Amino acid sequence: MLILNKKASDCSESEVTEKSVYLNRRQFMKVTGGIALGVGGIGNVTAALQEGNPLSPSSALKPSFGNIAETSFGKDDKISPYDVATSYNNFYEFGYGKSDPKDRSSQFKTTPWTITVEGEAGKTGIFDLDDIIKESMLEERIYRLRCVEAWSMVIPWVGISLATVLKRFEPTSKAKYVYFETLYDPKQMSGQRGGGLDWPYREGLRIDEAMNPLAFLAVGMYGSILPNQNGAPVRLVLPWKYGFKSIKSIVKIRFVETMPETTWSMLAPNEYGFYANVNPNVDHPRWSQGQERRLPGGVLFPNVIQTKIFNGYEEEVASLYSGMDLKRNY
Ligand SMILES: Nc1nc2c(c(=O)[nH]1)N[C@H]1C(S)=C(S)[C@@H](COP(=O)(O)O)O[C@H]1N2
Ligand SMILES: [Mo]
Repeated sequence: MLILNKKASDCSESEVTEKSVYLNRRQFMKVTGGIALGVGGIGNVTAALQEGNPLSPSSALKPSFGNIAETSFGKDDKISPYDVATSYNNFYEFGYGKSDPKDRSSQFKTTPWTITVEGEAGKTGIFDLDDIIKESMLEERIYRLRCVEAWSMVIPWVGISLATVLKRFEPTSKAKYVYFETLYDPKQMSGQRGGGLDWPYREGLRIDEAMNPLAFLAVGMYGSILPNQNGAPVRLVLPWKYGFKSIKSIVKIRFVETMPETTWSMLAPNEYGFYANVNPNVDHPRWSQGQERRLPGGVLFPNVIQTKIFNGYEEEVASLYSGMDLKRNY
């Protein structure tokens, strides 16, 4: 994966958002009937409300976002600042630089959005995202995100368990794996007009991994709809795996019998495996996976922490891999 030199200005300690600030903001959203807010957005929204202006479509929140079910995930983790999670991104469809996705995705059109479901399942076809994910089902999960590049964040996602969604398509007994694809639209996604990756971005899971209760399909974060740079309008979140498995802006789900090809393992199979479980004991050929920089952290305070097996979700997922050699199946 491309490792770019990190500027000291990328993240600074002063950007840290305390959990209480975020939770207060969530409270505020409930009071105002569920209006989308980014950190620092309160002033703008308040002004808009006072003037009686309609909010722009991009910030209009679906009403039920004010009633997200809370879960116990991530209670002990300090949530990363909204500004860091939305400006330090990997989304190569919009460029390889960490700030490119934010800078280049503002015009990306995410409504209407359909997902094509194919393969070994009883119910296949083209479905509206709104029909797949009902607003009343949304819950919040605070998950650690560990990138294979050895940095990490803690993000409060809003969405629904992947298993709940997949089961509705009634996968058959031949569905041993599930494959996902990102939108291919070079007109909108400037990164796809160049080389680098073999577009569209592809990912996959073994069906039991996909059905594990930790696997999550997110449509929001920090209480609001997903910003485009974070994979709007719908993306995977697989917190025990390296971040590249958490494919963004999904347009296709295919149930298949054999292990599907996936973008990064096609590009560099000796560096990125199909499983890509977070594992401090299996180094990347070019760098250690024993530690990670928990963002934000600058030059003076790199905020390096030890990486945990399965990113600390061993209890939830280790049984999926019992008897497997994790050094070979990296
Ligand atoms: N379609 C697509 N999905 C993607 C990527 C990408 O380049 N394209 N990057 C992956 C990587 S490497 C990481 S670390 C996460 C980053 O998610 P975030 O930007 O929301 O933190 O998205 C993953 N999903
Ligand atoms: Mo990543």
